[in-house]
Amino acid sequence: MESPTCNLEELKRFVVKDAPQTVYYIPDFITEDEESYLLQQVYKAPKTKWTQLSGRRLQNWGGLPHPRGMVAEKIPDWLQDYCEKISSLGAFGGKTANHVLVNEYKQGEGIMPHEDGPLYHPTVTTISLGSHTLLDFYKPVSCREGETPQTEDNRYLLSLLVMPRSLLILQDEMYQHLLHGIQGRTHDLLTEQVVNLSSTGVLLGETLTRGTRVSLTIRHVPKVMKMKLMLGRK
Ligand SMILES: O=C(O)CCC(=O)C(=O)O
Repeated sequence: MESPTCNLEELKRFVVKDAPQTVYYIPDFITEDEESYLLQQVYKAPKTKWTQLSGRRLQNWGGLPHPRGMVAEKIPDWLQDYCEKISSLGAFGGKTANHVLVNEYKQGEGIMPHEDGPLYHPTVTTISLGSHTLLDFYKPVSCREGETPQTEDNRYLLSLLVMPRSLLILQDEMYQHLLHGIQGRTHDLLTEQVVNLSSTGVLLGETLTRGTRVSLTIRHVPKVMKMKLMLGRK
């Protein structure tokens, strides 16, 4: 499905200038009522919809991305509305998001640094619900030998503070080249390495206490398998 408006021009004022290209951070993208509604829907999903991983649990909506194509499943209306709203900003080059991961992190939980990989259109959009977190960015391990050991610490580059109800859009180098992760911490000290502080209303040197955060990671999977219904055919 195509989306009506196809450029991110209107969002230019939300670009985080102190990060590599390109980060859009949009505070209060949704209202408190929308946040409560979305949390209610997330927790209304059947228990079987949750997958428990180490350090978080998740719900997968839209199908399982696969190199041969995702067998698309209908996204429920409560998520579809946000897929359409974000896609209409032009986040996916005119296409409509067809995949949503719901991650729940309890206080102290996180996700290892990783890349989102080639199965998605190279844009990731995230709505945060319930709590802030710090999203940390790392350079990839380089193949060059003879350098100092490449630890997570010395590959760390910067962090973004994502507040509840915000929308984060990552593209270009931030998506294609860098890894992102969330440290399993209960408190976050806001240092100069948090490069979007000025658009969050939080001050340098403050410490924020994490609560349970639910994130909606909304993406477009370009390769979808066209499954013909073979039932009843000889
Ligand atoms: O919760 C987030 O903001 C990050 C989620 C993420 O990186 C992922 O699901 O791959």
